[in-house]
Amino acid sequence: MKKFALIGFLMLSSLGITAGTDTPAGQLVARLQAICRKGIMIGHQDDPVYGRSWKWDRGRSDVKDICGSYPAVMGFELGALELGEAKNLDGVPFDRMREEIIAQFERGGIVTISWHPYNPVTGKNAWDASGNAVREVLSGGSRHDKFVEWLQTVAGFLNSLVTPDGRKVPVIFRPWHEMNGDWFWWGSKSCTAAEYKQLFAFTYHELTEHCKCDNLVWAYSPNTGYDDYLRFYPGSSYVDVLGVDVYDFNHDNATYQHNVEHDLADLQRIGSREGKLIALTETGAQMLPDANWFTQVFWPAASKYAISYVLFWRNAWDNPKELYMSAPGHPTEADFRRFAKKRKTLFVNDIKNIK
Ligand code: BMA
Repeated sequence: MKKFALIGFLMLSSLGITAGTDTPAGQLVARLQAICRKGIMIGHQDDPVYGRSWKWDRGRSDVKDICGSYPAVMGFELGALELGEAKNLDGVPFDRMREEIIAQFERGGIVTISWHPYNPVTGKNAWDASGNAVREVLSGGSRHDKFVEWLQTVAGFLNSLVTPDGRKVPVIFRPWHEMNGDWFWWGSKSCTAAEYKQLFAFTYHELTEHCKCDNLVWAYSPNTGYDDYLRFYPGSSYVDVLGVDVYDFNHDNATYQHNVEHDLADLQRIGSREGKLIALTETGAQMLPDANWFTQVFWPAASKYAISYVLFWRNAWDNPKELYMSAPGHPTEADFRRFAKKRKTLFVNDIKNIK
């Protein structure tokens, strides 16, 4: 017994600052490890707030409407919170988001949060890569004070994720993603790798230490097509989950499968060396042109790897082209139902009793 306890301690202690079960974040890391032994959690962005043919209803979900269970993981997005807006950049009210995050936690599910903040130099959105914005938000930069205020606003929201009986909701926090691409202001054409690492580390210290967000499990997630997965890696003590974002925008199943397998093989290798969980942090085939995509394209590639979860991106209410998850009446509906019945695909009903 003693030997096993020691091994367990060594495994946890290699996981970074979040490890240890004395914080909501540490408890979530331990729970994710336990769930990972059972299968792959299925996730969906903005699942309970809108879907393919509805928006803002309560108690609805494209996933639940097909297979009877909410997804194990729900993703939410904070972009525009930093500006003091009441709704995010996709129109989701933050009060509603908070309610849904707490509800997902109370039903035994997992939450992940992304953040596409506006460009702090130009005032345009996250996809404006101009203005050397990373340098300007770092210490000594012209937007540093404003950026600190932004982080405090974000911390205010993250610290407000508390159940009515006072439990803080832990979330997987995934800022500064797809940094190897050139489309965001924190991307590879807009800052050096050293500046990027400082941005990540500063965000970590400000939220976790200064603002006391003890409920954040940190994810690092480049986009597929990276040269060196660890080029922007801020270091083992800042990251709990190694992720990657892989899309198919061109109806090219072979390339998609190749990318998923190539990247997840890397993640599995690096993750076991670093003692980190791994995940497919964003994915999907745009508009799902193949009726059997979930069982015939996605699963044969992804199921070979011990990923904690996969997050399918949103069925955007404001853009029919942005459909990445099945929905009632969609040609993939029957296939998704088969996919959901697989032993290793986990929905909230499959994980709620794994504490
Ligand atoms: C992107 C797209 C955008 C959206 C953003 C943040 O990938 O879905 O339409 O605004 O994510 O959710």
